[in-house]
Amino acid sequence: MATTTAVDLTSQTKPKKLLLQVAHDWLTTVDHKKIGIMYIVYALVFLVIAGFMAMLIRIQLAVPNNHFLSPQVFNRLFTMHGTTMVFFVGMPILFGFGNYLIPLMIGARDMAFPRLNAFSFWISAFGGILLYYSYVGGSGLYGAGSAPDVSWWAYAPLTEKVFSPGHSTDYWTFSILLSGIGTTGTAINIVATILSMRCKGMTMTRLPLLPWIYLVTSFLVFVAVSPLTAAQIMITIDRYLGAHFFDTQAGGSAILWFHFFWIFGHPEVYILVMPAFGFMNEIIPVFSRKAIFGYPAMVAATVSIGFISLSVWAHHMFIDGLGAGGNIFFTAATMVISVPTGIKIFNWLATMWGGKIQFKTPMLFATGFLFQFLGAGLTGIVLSSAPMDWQLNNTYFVVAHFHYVLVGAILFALFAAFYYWYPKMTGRMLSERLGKWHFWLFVIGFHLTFDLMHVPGILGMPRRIYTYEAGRGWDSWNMLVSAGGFIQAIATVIFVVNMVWAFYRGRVAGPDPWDAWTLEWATTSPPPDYNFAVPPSISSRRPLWDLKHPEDVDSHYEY
Ligand code: HEM
Ligand SMILES: [Cu+2]
Repeated sequence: MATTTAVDLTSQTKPKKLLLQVAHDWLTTVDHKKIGIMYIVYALVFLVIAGFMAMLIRIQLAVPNNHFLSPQVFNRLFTMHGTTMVFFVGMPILFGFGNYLIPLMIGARDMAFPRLNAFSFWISAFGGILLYYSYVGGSGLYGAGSAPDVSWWAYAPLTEKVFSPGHSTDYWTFSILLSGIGTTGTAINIVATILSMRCKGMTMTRLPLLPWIYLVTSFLVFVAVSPLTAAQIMITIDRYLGAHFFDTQAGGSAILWFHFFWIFGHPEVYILVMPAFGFMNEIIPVFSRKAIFGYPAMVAATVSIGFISLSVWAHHMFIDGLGAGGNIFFTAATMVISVPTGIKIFNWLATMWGGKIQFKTPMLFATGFLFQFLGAGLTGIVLSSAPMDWQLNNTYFVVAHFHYVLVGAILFALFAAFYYWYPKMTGRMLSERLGKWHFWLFVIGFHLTFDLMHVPGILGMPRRIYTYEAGRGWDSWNMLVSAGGFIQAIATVIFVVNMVWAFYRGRVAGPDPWDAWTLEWATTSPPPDYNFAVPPSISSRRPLWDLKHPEDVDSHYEY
């Protein structure tokens, strides 16, 4: 008994010091792994917040003539939900994985500019905090403060001072501006890292596909985020310095805002989805026990998606009067993008073909990704033809389509990535049993919500609608859609429980729990501060395969 007390006492005094020290270590770190984890944690917090908002929206829409929320709060909710999901969940979580994985996968000890890395993280995080700070003040928390209510695309002239007095729109503008600066900084860092920090023997043709994809995505970020940043500055000048860029009453052009926004907005979708492709490229081969099929075609498809995605933005503007020439061009360009995307899907399937597929949780989510991404592609083709879009734009059909991409593809790929790399990051395995519960509940909830959501869209239910009359044929669909949303929420709770539980109790992972091939699995889990005691030197695309199978080296599979 006495000894126990003694032990307790020391352990009581120690953690206090430790906690401060741990906090200090994290807050001042320039280590790419810690920054990566901070990005991921910050994105997960926002995922839960924005998911909660989605649930409130779905409660409001579950039955006709509902007054669960006020119209004003409803507008703020879908604005905050969309903005948060895109800028403070999607972007940071992808950059978090990129930050964590890229130096490890290319055999480097850190990013090219560790301090820029820390700066980029903190300025992005500050952007997210600023957005939520808008809740304080205004009409107070009960009226949901003065959070922005201009939707995630903030169309002008709605955002001009006359229509959006007060400061909520300024919070939106500045938070996007700050996160844009952070994102650009990270993109510069990633390009520099991949181009200059690869280990000995890692030529560009031996670069794993995930860093390849981050390279292309980072170039997209430069090209796409700059017009967004410019637009935020212009609208602020309009609002406070009396300019009229977007002010139609004084000779400005609202369409100009649409162009600025969508030259960013469309590539943004690819900025979010390409890293998801990157996760697939790492996970599918390992769980099929085969090298990726068609590496050079994968690289070529990635680069061409990068280029084409920059020339399709105006498919978001078919209803804005582009004229026949514009409609034809943007319809064609949009459909062309399905070629390289189709190549990728084909190559993933060819990788699985004849492989010894192991349906561990990461592979389950990867399979879900494949099906759902295909589904999203099909409804995308429907929308990319201008005459169909004239019917369906701004209905729930579009909401269902883009959630198919954002949730069905990107979020599923992210879950796959979590189950796959969590052991590397924490040294512990996530529970397979909880993982399977998470997967099946999420699949069921996802399809219930977003398959059915196409129907009220086709029946004419507009998006961003606060409530609707009974008897339009929308009622029961909406009820089911909302029920599906709740199933997804339950699945997410299981995921969070799994992560917390595994952190303390999960099976110890060891350096290479999946018997994988890329360099991140060549160090301990979690890796030491400098990643590799001795900088690695490689001679093929799958360095660990070569180590494990000297009789059958990988150059054999490279073409
Ligand atoms: C269970 C998950 C989710 C549910 C149930 C859900 C539900 C909704 C609903 C009901 C709307 C309002 C649609 C409208 O009235 O126009 C909406 C909008 C939106 N959601 Fe989600 N959502 C989910 C996850 C996500 C994720 C993961 C993302 C992105 C990564 C996302 C991005 C958006 C965007 C960009 C909007 C548009 C907001 C706007 O119109 O301003 N959502 N979502
Ligand atoms: Cu688009």
